[in-house]
Amino acid sequence: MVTLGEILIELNAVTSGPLRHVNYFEKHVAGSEANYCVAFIRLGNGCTYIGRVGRDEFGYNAIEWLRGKGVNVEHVKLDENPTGLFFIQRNYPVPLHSESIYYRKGSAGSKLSPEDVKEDVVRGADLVHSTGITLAISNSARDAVFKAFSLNERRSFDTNIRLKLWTPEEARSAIMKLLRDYPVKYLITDVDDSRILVGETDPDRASTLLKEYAEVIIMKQGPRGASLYHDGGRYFSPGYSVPVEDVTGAGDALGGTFLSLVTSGFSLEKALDYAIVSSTLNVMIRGDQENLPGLPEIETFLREMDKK
Ligand code: KDG
Repeated sequence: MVTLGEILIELNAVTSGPLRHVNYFEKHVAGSEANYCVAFIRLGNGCTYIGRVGRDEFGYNAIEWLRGKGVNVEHVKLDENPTGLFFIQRNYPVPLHSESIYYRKGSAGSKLSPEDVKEDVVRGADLVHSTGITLAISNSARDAVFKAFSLNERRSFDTNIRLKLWTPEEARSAIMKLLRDYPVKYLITDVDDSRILVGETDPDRASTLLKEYAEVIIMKQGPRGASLYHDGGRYFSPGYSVPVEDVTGAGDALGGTFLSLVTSGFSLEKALDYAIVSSTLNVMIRGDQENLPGLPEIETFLREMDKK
C-alpha cells in the first residue's frame, strides 16, 4: 500500500480531565495514514508513506519510529516548517471520549504537494490510500491526493472528517468531488461522516447513497461494531466490551487491518471480524500504533473471547 498524509506527534494526557490541570503528557507517533500504514504492516504486507515532517527532533522521531515499524520512509521528506503536534484530552467533559487539540497550522505535513507524488511509486501499488484529513490540511495536500488517485485505480479512502480542520460544507464538497472523480474500491466511513456527506445517519440507507462511489463500504459504528456493504449484500460484525483508555486511532486500526487482510486474500467478512479485534485492542491503551496486533494476537483474542 502507498499512503499519503500528515504524520503528527501526539501528546496524550496521562490523566483524565481538562488539559489546564494535566501535568504529564506521553509522546506517541500518530496521524491517521501513518496509523493505517502500521496496521497494514502488522498483518504482513508492505506500506510506503508519502509525506513531510519537520527537520526537527519530532520529525526525526517520527521517521525513526515508522522505519522501526517497517514502513518504507524513503518518500518522507524533511521540510523547513515544524512537525505538527496534537494533544489529547481524555474523558472530559464526555466520559470515554477523547478530544484532539491541534498545533499544526503551517506544519511540514501540510506542505505535502503533488511534486512529492512519484508516478512509479503510486502506479506500482496494490492500493493507494488516503483520508479526509489530508484533503483538509492544505490545497497542495489535497492536490497530491487527487494526483495519486488519478494514477492508480486500486484506491481506498477513509472519510475521517475532523471538524476542527474544516466546515461540514467544505468537507462534503471536497470529499464528494474526490469520490465522483475517483470512485474507490474501499470506502471506510461512519455515521457521523455520512450525515455530513449524504445527510443520512442510518448505516444501511447511508451506504445505499454512497454505493455508486465504492465497491466495498465499511460503516463504523463505534463500540457497537461495523457493517460491510458489497454487491447488494450486508454483513455486520459486532464490537467487544473492554476497558477504554483512549479511542483515538481505533478507526484507523480497523481500516488498516481490514485492508491488509483483504489484500492478502481473506474474505471481506473475515477481514472485518479480525479488524474489529484490532480496533478493540487499540482503545485499551494510549497511543495509536502501539497495540496494533498481528495475525497470531488477533487469533488468540478470538479464541480466548470465544470461551467467555
Ligand atoms: O484517527 C486518529 C487521528 O485522528 C490521529 O492520529 C490524529 O491524524 C490525526 C488527525 O488529523 O486528527
